Amino acid sequence: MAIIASNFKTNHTRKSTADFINNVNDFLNTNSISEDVYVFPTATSLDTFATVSNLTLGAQNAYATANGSFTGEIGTEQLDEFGIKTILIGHSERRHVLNESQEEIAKKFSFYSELGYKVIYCIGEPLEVKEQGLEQTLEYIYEQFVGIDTNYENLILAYEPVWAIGTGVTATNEDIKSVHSAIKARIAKPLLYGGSVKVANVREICSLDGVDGALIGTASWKVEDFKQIIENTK
Ligand code: G2H
Repeated sequence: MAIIASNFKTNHTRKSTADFINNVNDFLNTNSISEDVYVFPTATSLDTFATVSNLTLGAQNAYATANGSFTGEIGTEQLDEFGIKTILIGHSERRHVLNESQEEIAKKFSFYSELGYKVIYCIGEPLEVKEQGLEQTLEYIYEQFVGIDTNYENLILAYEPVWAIGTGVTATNEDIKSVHSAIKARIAKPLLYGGSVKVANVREICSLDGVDGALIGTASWKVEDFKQIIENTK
């Protein structure tokens, strides 16, 4: 059974999120699909439905706090209100665009794992590291586990090479297999692949050894495509 997650990033309104969730939920129910499906909408749409049958909503980000003076952030007091118990941590856009340090990421991880949240934890190397070879790539990725309890029971990992994110360039099967098998040898957790996953390639990617599902951005934002992606991983 694959794990399929849609990351909306900064897309969709409350109305279009609700329509999307309803549509996908009907699809899962009528087709008796048992894939583990997650949607990470914007924070403003987190109240859409926290859990609808086997579709779960998660937060793309939140601060390591219940509440307090952290302008622009949300904490568990707000997440609890909507029954959100799943969070994405370490996404490359948080690391590289929003400049979150490994220390901040690890603090967030500790906070949310202590509360029992399901964490989808993202790792991945930029192009200049990939070009140095597999050994350097793995070294870079392992640095992204500093301060992270990889034995945490509610942990799902997502390997997302930075150079493949939102670029339309998907990693080759060989790239994916070599990184996934190395990570899997060290950490016995479900491991998703992310980075330009699409309707056309999701089946093949999810069938590779060491790939337990996919974290999808761009190709998941149209509901018909997302349903097709789920269908293709059955
Ligand atoms: C990677 C991925 C979703 P995309 O960020 O997390 O996005 O599928 O657009 O490459």
